[in-house]
Amino acid sequence: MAVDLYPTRQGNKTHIMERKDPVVHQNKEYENGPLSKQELKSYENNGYLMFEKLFNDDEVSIMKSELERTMKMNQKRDTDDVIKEPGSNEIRSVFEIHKDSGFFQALAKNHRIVRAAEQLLGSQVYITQSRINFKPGFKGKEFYWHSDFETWHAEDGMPNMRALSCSIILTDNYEYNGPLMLIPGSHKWYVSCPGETPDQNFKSSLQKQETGVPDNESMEWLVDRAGGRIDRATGPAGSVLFFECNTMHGSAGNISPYPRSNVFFVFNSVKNKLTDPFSGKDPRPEFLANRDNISSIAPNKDRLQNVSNITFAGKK
Ligand code: 6CS
Ligand code: FE
Repeated sequence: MAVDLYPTRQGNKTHIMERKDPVVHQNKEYENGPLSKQELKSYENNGYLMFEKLFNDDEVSIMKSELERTMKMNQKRDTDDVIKEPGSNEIRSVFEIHKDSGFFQALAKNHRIVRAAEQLLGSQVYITQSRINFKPGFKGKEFYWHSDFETWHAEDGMPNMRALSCSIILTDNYEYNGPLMLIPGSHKWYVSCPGETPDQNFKSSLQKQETGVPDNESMEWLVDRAGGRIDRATGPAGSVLFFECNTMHGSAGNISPYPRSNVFFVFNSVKNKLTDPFSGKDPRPEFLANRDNISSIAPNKDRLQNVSNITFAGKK
């Protein structure tokens, strides 16, 4: 078993410790990536980086039509990888979209995002999790504050902080339709959380996370250190947010009439493959934490285009 650098869910108290891994993982081979020194510095300091309209309007409209198709295809599928909103039949998330045989598989390899991920992680990368999050107007529910890494470490056995999320925003994100909120600088601190991981925690945590969330004092402490700032990932469709796996983030519900959807790819370094979960529980299913047939991504520059054949990771 790998050494547990970030113990969590082992007692009944929260405690905050310093991060032990670099934020930008330097590697000469990847230093000529697309990100400037200034952008790297900003990611290092804040724990995230937003690019306005990394994808143009034509590309966004292709992405949106694929998203709608994915949504329709999944509406009637009753499987674990399609998550419904708590208390309704509305789709909240669809997982493992990078394994469909078409569009999202290609998008996950797009050089604009993969090259940036490689530069930040200092190695080749692969996808450990992917999803589309839909936050419908009027009834989209919140995601409570959390660090992804806390869950991935405890439940998926991710050893080090050497992963990041890339969120492609497919609808305009405003202050009022439940945009992602992030605490600048929070990635430098690890909030070790109380409580034991329940068996099959993912069956409820993807609707509403209750284990591995920070207590109020820790949140106050992190926001205080950020000078009272809570940032919001607002911007036009086609913008892309990269955020470090340990950045504290969450989002409020969406009672505006405007839906808010995005595509998430989680890139992990090939040097940081999953081990046994540090919670001591069974590993989560493949659709949440990829372990099978891992190979590094070869970035491609292909033009984005609609693809007609679509299956869901071989599942019907
Ligand atoms: O479970 C996961 O992998 C992701 N979902 C939630 C609700 N929290 C942790 C992580 O972002
Ligand atoms: Fe998250």
